[in-house]
Amino acid sequence: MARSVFKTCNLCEAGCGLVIDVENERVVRIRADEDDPISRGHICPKAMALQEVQEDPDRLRRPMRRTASGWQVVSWDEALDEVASKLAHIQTRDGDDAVGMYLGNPGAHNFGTVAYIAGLRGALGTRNQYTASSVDQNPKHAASLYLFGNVFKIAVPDVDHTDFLLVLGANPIVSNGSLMTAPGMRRRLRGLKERGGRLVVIDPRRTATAALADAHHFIRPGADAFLLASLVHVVLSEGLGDSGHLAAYLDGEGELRRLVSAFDPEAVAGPTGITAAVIRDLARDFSAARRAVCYGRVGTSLNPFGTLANWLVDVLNIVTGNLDRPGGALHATPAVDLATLTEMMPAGGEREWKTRVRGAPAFNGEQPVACLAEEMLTPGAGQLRGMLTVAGNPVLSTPNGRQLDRGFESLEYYAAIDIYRNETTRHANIILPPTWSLEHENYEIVFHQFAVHNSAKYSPPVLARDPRARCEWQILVELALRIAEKKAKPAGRVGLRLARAFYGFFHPTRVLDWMLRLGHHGDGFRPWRRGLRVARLIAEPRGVDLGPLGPSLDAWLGERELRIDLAHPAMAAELVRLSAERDAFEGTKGLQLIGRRDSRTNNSWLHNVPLAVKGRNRCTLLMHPDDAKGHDLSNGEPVRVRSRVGEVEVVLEITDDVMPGVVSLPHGWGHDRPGMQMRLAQANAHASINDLTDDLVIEPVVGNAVLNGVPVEVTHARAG
Ligand SMILES: Nc1nc2c(c(=O)[nH]1)N[C@H]1C(S)=C(S)[C@@H](COP(=O)(O)OP(=O)(O)OC[C@H]3O[C@@H](n4cnc5c(=O)[nH]c(N)nc54)[C@H](O)[C@@H]3O)O[C@H]1N2
Ligand SMILES: Nc1nc2c(c(=O)[nH]1)N[C@H]1C(S)=C(S)[C@@H](COP(=O)(O)OP(=O)(O)OC[C@H]3O[C@@H](n4cnc5c(=O)[nH]c(N)nc54)[C@H](O)[C@@H]3O)O[C@H]1N2
Ligand code: SF4
Ligand SMILES: [Mo]
Repeated sequence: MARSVFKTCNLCEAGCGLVIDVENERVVRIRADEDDPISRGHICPKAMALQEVQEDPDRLRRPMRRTASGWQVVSWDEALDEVASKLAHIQTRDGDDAVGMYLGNPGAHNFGTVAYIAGLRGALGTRNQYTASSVDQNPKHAASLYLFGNVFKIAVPDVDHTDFLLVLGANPIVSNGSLMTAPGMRRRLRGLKERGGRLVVIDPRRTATAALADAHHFIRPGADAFLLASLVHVVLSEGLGDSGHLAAYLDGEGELRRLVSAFDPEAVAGPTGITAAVIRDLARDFSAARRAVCYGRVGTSLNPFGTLANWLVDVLNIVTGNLDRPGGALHATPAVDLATLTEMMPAGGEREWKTRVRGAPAFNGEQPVACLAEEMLTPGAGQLRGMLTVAGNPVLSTPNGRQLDRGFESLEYYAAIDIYRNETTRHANIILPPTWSLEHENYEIVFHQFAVHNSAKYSPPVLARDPRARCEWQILVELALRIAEKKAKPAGRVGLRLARAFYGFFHPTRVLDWMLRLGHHGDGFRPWRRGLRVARLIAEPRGVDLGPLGPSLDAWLGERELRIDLAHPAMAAELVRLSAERDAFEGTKGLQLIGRRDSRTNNSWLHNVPLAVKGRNRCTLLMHPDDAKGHDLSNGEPVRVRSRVGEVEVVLEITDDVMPGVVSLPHGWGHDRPGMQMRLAQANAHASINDLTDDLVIEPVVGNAVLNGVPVEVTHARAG
């Protein structure tokens, strides 16, 4: 039987609308949906990976247990029971903090995981919570919390209506956008040009996005906060800005003016590598544009001043009157708004504390993943002895991966919920594989939040599910209940058994329906009102258009009696620290390593499908010709890259697309670890940049890893 199913691609944040043709329970074709309300026919080559992963013989389909004689299939019941018993046993003996949990990026693309992960967190009750957010966007969450009072109140650039887009440390032509759900960026940027608008890109590498820009400026890695502070300074000191209707909500403008006065363009030219004239003109042009928006992403986050830089991005938008206005930065009003939803939830315990070993800051209820290995390897009360990872591959995606390998190896018990036996999960005692994307329903709850246009779309399962398979949410609930049962006093166990008997009622689709009813477009549980519900999403499978973004901060701030503090104490302190670091930045010597992304890959885990590994070697070290000459290195030769924590061998690619003094290597490779089951990836192993990045270097406000600007030495591979 042939049929076509509409689905949102869940591989990256763009969330393109797909039409998937199925015949005899097999995908025969994946194409773009021209009528999707937001992607309007955009698709990238990676969409085909949905099928390739589905059919990948290495993908795990049954729970697997590591034994002395190799990996063996076990039943779900046995596997779930063993994981719960072992983890509960460690917690009962050594305290709740002795078991940790890491949640990776694909979890954010799975409604069931987002909806049910809190239950498992509650059952474990450990402070040792980690996610990929501390190697990604935690600085943006913190900046949004400081400015707008909620970690999910993240403003997105209104790319379709702006006249001036200033991009720092993002490459949306390749990444397809991040904290900015805007599928088809090439078309959107063409639209900007056709309106007579301008694109300016600040990046230590001339990226595919920079190639489309009216101007591109190299910046020294980590120096964004200097540039942004200087732009704010020029706007304020020359009186170029007018904060418009937000003026009534602003505090601390005088203090901000004083704090940024240390950063005049002449003072930051040295640390940034951008001339004072360019900075001054940029501030003037940005302010003069009718509608302008500044947008920063991973380059501004994995940065020693990540929170400050992300905060200054929005401050620049505010002082030029571009925040909360069309063509500037706007907050989405999605069908399910995580900002208002989290306000309705019971407050989830302590959100900030210091980590056990290093005293690093915990942020938003989680510890920096840069601290994970030391929490495993450092003895004492509270040492990690057990671990659970969910949809994460921290050995490749977090700093000092080799040390983390040793950390996982040292554990008494480790269980993974994952579809592959990869660099991280090979250390597990048991791997519990959930259904793959095509076998379950989904709603992109997180990425509608950051969309440049409001829409809502429900994706039904594309293929029938193997009756023996379990969805991720079922695994999470089963584990949570079993762990809670094993730790509970006899009285509590009765309630938990009841919960076990009835949890099927709380199917994610029903939970989604409740969330929709509570949301901006819902009926608020007043059925006489007509509001958005799952039934409508099912009836309109290509997605429901909920209209363009518009100003919304008056209502948000007014209802909560919130004000915007332009001199937030944590950020004021960071501006003082920044000023003190000026000379150190200017005096930087040697080579600094940064990352990059490639259009055919997705972080660390898509290298076992043919489309990701065919063609040329993508894991090369980019180096400027002047540096290559200085180091006597030639194009195409194998080189050794060394940092404080380790060394790797890769092939050199000489190009003036990188700034002198900067070298670039993509992340997500390094599949040469024994014990994996990813044959294609292993045959195309290359090296991991995170065997070079330093776990000891973190940003002090939220503890984010500083994965860019790593000091390295590069030599002939044969030398030494
Ligand atoms: N040097 C450097 N390092 C970086 C970055 C960088 O720019 N430079 N970027 C960082 C960023 S932005 C991020 S988000 C992190 C990502 O960090 P992680 O989330 O830890 O890494 P991923 O590579 O996304 O690994 C995803 C894991 O989920 C599994 N998986 C895929 N789909 C599913 C599913 O549906 N269910 C389950 N249970 N498992 C699934 C995969 O097999 C894989 O093990 O990496 C970070 N690391
Ligand atoms: N094809 C593909 N798409 C992806 C992913 C992928 O792995 N592959 N990953 C997804 C994920 S998890 C995320 S979070 C997004 C990320 O989305 P983006 O942030 O758009 O992607 P990156 O390519 O990491 O862009 C970061 C840019 O910052 C630059 N940079 C490095 N250091 C600095 C610095 O100090 N200052 C400045 N100004 N720039 C700097 C880098 O050269 C790079 O061009 O992409 C998502 N989309
Ligand atoms: S851009 Fe992202 S969401 Fe769109 S098809 Fe490619 S991987 Fe999927
Ligand atoms: Mo990410």
